[in-house]
Amino acid sequence: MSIEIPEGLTELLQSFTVEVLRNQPRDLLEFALQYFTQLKENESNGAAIGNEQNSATRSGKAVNFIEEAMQIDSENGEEEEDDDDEEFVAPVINRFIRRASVCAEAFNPDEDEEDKEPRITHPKTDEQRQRLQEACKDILLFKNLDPEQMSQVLDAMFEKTVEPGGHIIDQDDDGDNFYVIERGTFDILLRADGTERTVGSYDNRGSFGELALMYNTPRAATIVATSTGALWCLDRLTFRRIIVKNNAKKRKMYEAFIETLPLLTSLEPSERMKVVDVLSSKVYNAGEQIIAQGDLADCFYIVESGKVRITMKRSRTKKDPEDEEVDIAVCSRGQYFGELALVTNKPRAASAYAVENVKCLVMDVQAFERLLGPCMDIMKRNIANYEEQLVTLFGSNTDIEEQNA
Ligand code: 1OR
Ligand code: 1OR
Repeated sequence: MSIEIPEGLTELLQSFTVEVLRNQPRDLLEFALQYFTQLKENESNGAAIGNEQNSATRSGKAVNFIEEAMQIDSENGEEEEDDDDEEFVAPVINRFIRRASVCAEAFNPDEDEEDKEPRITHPKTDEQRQRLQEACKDILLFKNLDPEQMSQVLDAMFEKTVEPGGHIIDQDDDGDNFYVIERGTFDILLRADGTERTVGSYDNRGSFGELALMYNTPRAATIVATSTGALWCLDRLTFRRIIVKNNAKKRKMYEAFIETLPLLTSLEPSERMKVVDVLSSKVYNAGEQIIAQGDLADCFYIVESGKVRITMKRSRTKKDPEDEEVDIAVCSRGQYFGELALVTNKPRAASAYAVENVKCLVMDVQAFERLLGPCMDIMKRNIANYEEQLVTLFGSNTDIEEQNA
């Protein structure tokens, strides 16, 4: 016997379940009653999307992202309720109710409805736009955007200045914006078992606040300014419409490749997909330097295509100040490099050059620390191997740290 699932049932129940998880009502039956009554009323009022066939999915989306029916006031950057009645608005939803840690990725990238949402634009002077472009040029999450998407992102961003001690993000809050640092230093604080500790920092570059927006989860850490600074903010709605949609494409593109990487075998499949979300692809021309020995490190690399030559400087003689560069390794598709400085917290131990045109997947240090903990055993075994090779190649028992000093 085959049972036919009525059209719209799955979406209806999914939307309802998401709202239950978000609101955690004490009386489930009462909540259900209100939810479906309001849903019916809205539909009769014509508030739901006119097209019957579409209404289940459309209402599902509006239910999931009630806060996204809000618009950013372009003058003051404050959020205000959208009183435009065109969208269906789910009942009994208080956006200040703390959300449970729901990881359901409710975003459907194949649905192009979100493209019909009005665009958010914050007018900028030429000088502001130039500063914004400069601040965004190395932001990994923006690297895979096409020029049209990038220009929409830049249009939507707005400026915020901060004072030392100012909390930009508080752990467990709902996510409002994604932040790009123009200048200033910031601490990353993590609270666990009632104690808060500083686990990292940003120094005049980088970005933060993407996790709550990507995964619909509470803020994972607290970010506090430790100097005066300036940030560029991207609202949740635009972030999801552009960046999350782009991530869905990236997942499709890299899923098969990521599954083949020996380094990531100890990660769960869902963790591997989170790695893909934070990776961005960077192209280097033949001969171009990717890493310079002695530099401070902020990225980790996986070779997607082409070959990367790793070299180390060695003094010709004790008195000769001029170094020669010795080839020490070659990395090809599926291999990684640039982990050593992140693990040891030391400057880069070697340089890396593109042998031919090279494509690398790049991850920032915060994502590396957050996601690749389970892969540390493999990396440490390789690092021990470097040390052995160092002795063979350089004929002394200086370790990598001394070599770098
Ligand atoms: P969010 O939206 O959750 C807090 O808001 C932000 O802090 C988060 O996005 C990240 O952008 C940023 N763990 C969690 N969040 C981190 C971390 C982090 N580093 C930066 N953020 N780490 C794991 C600590 C065990 C890495 C610390 C270096
Ligand atoms: P990094 O962050 O220090 C340079 O930046 C990268 O080159 C380094 O991380 C490694 O990922 C990569 N010794 C040191 N670094 C190496 C080595 C290496 N090979 C690759 N890298 N040795 C080669 C062992 C076959 C030992 C040197 C004699």
